[in-house]
Amino acid sequence: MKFNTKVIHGGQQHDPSTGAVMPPVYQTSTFAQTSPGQPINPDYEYSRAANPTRTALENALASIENGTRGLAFSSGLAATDCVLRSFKAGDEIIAMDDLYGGTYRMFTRIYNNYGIIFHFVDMNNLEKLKEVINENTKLVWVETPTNPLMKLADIQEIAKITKQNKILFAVDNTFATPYLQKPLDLGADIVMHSATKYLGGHSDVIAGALIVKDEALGEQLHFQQFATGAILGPMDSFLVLRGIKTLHLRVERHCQNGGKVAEFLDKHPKVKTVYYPGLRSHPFHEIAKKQMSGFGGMVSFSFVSGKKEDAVAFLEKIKVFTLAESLGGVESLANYPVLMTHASIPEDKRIAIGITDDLVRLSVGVEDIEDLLEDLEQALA
Ligand code: P1T
Repeated sequence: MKFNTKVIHGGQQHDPSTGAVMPPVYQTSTFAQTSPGQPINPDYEYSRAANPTRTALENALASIENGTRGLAFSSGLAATDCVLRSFKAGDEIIAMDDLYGGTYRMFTRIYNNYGIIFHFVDMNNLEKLKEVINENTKLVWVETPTNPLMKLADIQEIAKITKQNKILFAVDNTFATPYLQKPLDLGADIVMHSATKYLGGHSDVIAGALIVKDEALGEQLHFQQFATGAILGPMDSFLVLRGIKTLHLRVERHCQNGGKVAEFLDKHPKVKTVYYPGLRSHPFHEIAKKQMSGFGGMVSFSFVSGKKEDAVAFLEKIKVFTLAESLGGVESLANYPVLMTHASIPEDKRIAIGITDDLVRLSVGVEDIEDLLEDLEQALA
């Protein structure tokens, strides 16, 4: 089955009891048993373990990422948290040096306290990555493209290293989506999503996902989820599943609009740097061409003046774009990482990696491109 068919039919069946084309929202916490330990349907006992609406979503997730098992969580961070629960004090994790601020906060302020050691490295320096690996290294974690600087990591090259060293390799595929990039096919072990973003696609749900190829790993992660409880509810599962059905159409338009916005900003006299993997000037454009089939709808940029005031004035003037956290919905959003999504990264660290006071991040939506460009023009004037 091709991807554009998978988003609609992958892992789906009509509701067995009614023939409903979309799975009903099975808003139930529990399922009847005929005798102790004998539920009417052996797959369903209690909705923390499994719920049919969530199962429909999880099967769709596995299908579109070319995995064997999908798991749906109450948020993207809950999905990341589930992976982290695989490790113990003394274990070491190597993470990309540019991450969503909430992921960084979880690593440094929650799991660090449990004795897990984190190293943040530039994943484009593979020699450095190899140097940091030791016998305690258990996981390599990357976002690609990263939030908010659109850095890329070469998934295939990193997978060679993690396989040689028997280390798990997880990729946060939120920005790319499986429409543009399939980390499991490129050698990663775990794909993570903030399904709040492009998978849901309509800014109406908070959700997370993990997808794996290895069945034993899938079983282990499901056990961790079941034992700790951060599952996605039936209504939210329905919303994400509904979103996935138009993922290919939406991402196609996000890519078109994202590319045009990046080109526009690149030529604007007030703009210094545009961070967009589709620009030939982007330092990781070649990696993007190799492992992505399009460049997405996320664009960040900085100002020639370098001034925070210019970024703030722009963000106060936009009209079609909305100033708000999050991304990946049909509507265009603008974000100021320093005070919003990346406020939890200490100032010295964020400046060192390039999250400067004049950085603005745009999630380019699927509106008419002329309205978007006009809005940017007036806000930059
Ligand atoms: O918000 P949540 O669904 O828990 O997902 C966390 C998360 C994980 N990974 C990436 C790459 C993300 O961008 C996020 C959430 N990001 C935002 C809310 C944001 O505006 O960047």
